[in-house]
Amino acid sequence: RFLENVLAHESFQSGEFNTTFIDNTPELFDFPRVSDRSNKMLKYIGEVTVNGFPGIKEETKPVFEQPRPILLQTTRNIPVTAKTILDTQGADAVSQWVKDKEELLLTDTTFRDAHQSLLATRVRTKDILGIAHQTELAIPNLFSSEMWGGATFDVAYRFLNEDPWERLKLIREQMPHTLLQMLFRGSNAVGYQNYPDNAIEAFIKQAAENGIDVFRIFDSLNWLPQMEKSIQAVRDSGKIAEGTICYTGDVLSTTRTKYDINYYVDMALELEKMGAHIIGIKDMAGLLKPQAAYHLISALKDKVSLPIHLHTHDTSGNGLITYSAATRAGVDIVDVAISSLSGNTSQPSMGSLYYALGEGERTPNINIKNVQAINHYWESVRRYYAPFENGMNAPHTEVYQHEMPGGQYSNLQQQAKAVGLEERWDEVKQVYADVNQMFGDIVKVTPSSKVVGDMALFMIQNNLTEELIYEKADTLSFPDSVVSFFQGDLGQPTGGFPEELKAVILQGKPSIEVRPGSLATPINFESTKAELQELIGYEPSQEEVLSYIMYPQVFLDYRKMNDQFGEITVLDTPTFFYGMRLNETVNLEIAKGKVFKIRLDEIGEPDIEGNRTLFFNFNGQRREIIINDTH
Ligand code: 3PY
Ligand code: ZN
Repeated sequence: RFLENVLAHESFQSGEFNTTFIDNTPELFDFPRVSDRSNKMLKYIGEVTVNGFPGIKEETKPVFEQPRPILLQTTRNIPVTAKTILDTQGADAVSQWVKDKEELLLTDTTFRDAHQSLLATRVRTKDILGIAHQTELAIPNLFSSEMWGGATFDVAYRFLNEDPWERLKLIREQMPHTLLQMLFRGSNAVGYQNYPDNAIEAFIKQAAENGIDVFRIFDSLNWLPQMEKSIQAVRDSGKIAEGTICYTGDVLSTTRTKYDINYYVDMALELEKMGAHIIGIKDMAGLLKPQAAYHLISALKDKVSLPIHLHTHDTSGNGLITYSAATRAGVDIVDVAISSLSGNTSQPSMGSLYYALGEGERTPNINIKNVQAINHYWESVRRYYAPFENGMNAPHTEVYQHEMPGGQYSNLQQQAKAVGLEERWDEVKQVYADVNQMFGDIVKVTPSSKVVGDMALFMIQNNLTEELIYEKADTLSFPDSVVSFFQGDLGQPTGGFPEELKAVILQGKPSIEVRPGSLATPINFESTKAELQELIGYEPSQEEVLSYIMYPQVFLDYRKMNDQFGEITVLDTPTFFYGMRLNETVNLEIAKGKVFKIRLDEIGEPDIEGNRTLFFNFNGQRREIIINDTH
């Protein structure tokens, strides 16, 4: 390579080459970055092998079985799918198509909510791509695949060193005939705070262009003004707007009547007026009991002309009975997950629902053998993620009391552990329910659920009861999220804020009652792009600018990691999380037909500064990598 550089150099070619040439021409040593990529990768493997991966306690990489080959029954004929209708006739035609279907339609949440709720959102793109195309071939008649949004956006950057936009692009390529669906937090987009309207609009436009077909739009307080801009932006991009109502409480309760059937029907009618194509019922904690589901869905089907799409979590163990009741009441679409990523805090199982409904006109149009074959893959892959399991392995009926969303349960558990309250988890759940009542019985879903969780931990840490809060208010420093909530930064809860508590928490700080987005300064995309370019040293794409707007520090940290370790998304998941065992060989297909063969030969003893030398065999060559052991 050196010789090639010399021969190609213009001084050499013009005959000026002499003995000082090499000394004066340092660029001869600028070798193309062939070894750079592999060095970075070995550095990453070495780092994880020596120092571990955040959140994983195992010292040595376990031995995992390879996923079994998948045997599918497929035909060459691609059926007319909801995606075909959207692409050829538009979003309104999809609404009509759904309503005309007699069978129950299914959304598969395996690629998003299922692992968000069971495995701390840690499932990597590599493992999704390992089955995405086969999933489309196996179950072509799905209404949609929920595969983006919610927490997957920031977790990809934060913990997986992945670009979520790349995930979207790759899944889109693998599933051209399936509607791709995302969870969108209305004015909070894919974040935990309110963003200016033009950021929301630009994000939706980009997501639509990059492949999202269905946007499930909700607001964490069910406050309609926070959803209007998003619904309009989705309509403008020609995609499907699922105007979504978060379900809380119990519609059949005779004592707690704030959220009764009329409340949900009225909200659905408002969403219909706003231009939604489908009404989503988002039962994020799994509180919708079977009888309540029957009554609620019947009322909605009676009063609203749009299709109804129901989402629940199986935390209580009653998910399938709820779906069965909702199906009898005429629900159009329900959310399920592939069986080995279903149940508990996730969605009910697709295969179980199929058998529970029995044969009839509402039986979902799925090939159950294929569903079971796809499940074989996830049975194996779930094992890689064992350290991220949330520990709930049986029905948990307490959810009806604490009302914590499926995705929050393990998160708050971790937060409690971090502040030394692990032993007092039962108390945390109780105080969470008490805080909800103190706040006036609010909808609890990201980000409002985080406010309730933060307040619960704060009260326990400081030994506070509700009475003590009023007594000691001027000496207390409430969590930022709680103050910001009472200032109106997430919008207005149904029925307003409890005034006395608001005064105590705000201690004279200002608050708003209008939509936060109406006051926010619009983003200047030009100057934001220039600012980001300055920080990362190249011209960012619009996707990168949007990510930087949503999560400035998280995005910059990701860029730094990426510069340090390169494209580690190609690593298989066991190696990504656990590094390598001594004498193990891994074969990495980094591009079609291009394989890195890596063996770990030796891990040296640490020197006085804690540096260990790791000896690898990389495609037949010996490579040394130095890693500082931080243990
Ligand atoms: C999210 O917003 O990420 C959720 O899944 C809420 O349920
Ligand atoms: Zn959910």
